[in-house]
Amino acid sequence: MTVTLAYITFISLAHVGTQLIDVIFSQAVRAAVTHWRAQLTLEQVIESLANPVNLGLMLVPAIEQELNSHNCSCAAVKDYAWAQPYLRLQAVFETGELPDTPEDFCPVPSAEGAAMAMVSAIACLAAIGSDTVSYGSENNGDLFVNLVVFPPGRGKFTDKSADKMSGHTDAVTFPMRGYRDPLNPRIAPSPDFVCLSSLRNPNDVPTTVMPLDQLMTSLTNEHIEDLQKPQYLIGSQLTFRDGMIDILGDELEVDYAQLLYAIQDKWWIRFSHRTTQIATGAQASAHEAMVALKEACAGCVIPLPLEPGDIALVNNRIALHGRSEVGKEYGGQTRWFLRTYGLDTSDIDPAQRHDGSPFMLFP
Ligand SMILES: O=C(O)CCC(=O)C(=O)O
Ligand SMILES: [Fe+2]
Repeated sequence: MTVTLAYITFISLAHVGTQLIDVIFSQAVRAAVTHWRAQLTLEQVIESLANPVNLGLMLVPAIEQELNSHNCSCAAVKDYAWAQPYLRLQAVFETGELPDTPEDFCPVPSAEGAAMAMVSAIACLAAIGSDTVSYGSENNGDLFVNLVVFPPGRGKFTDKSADKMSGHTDAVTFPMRGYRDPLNPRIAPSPDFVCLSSLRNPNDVPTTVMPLDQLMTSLTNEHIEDLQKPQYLIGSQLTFRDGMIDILGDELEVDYAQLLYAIQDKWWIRFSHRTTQIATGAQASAHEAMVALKEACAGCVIPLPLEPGDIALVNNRIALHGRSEVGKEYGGQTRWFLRTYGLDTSDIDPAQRHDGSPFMLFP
């Protein structure tokens, strides 16, 4: 009896503890950004987005101070963010004034609510030691893009914008941080974090997260061995294809790629249900391991219906993510998220950046 009670107490305390850090972090970012914003015009706020590095440096001390007043710190939140598949930060910003939902990735309209969503996203990422980055090959390198449903007539883009997304990591053909593409060392690493700011989500369509530690419990040692072997073919995500052809001359595919990495006692993953296949000549066990991985995904989906004003930081190393079907309705008051990426760029080579941009990575 005593043992059981002790166990329950431990579990519930741990739960409250982790929820609390989300709440404290969210409030700290909100307070710091609100205070900073009150001294500026909307035009000045929008201008500050041109250099997210400087903006982050400006906001982090105030966030640190807010966290300190709750016996917390940016370092503690960073450790926490690296141990969690995602952080769901509720009511980080006010959605303020917003126009109708846009009908394309770019541009993000110059409205108060959208500007606050972007500044808050940069603030969250900077506080956990991540730079806010884009890739020149995706949506012209815009730092923030609208995730919205497209009107009919845009082919695959229209279909995908309304559809569900199965589990994937973003920028899946780019190397893991700490690794180089085998054929082109200029290719920058994929992001550490996918950052989603919710502006509208009238039907509570959830983003979904599949934590890697849960996936691992469904895999056998043989599967785990196979997923670490360079025997998979990874194709690019649709949003990168045109840009890659412009910049690299061709779509980037990674042949003989491994999907699972053991990095300093931790597992990292890169995978996309849609774009990963078995490489030529791979053994049947490679296929079986991938099937097992997909089955494991189906068994551990966490739905995350982001409300307007929420920001999710999805860890792109230790989780897969996707979303439920959105539906075909577009424009008006339909679902509208902004997306950007976070990456620890301390080891990035200057050649892995686009010249003259403080945030745009190659390709
Ligand atoms: O719409 C969402 O909730 C997630 C979208 C996503 O994962 C993506 O666009 O890569
Ligand atoms: Fe994604």
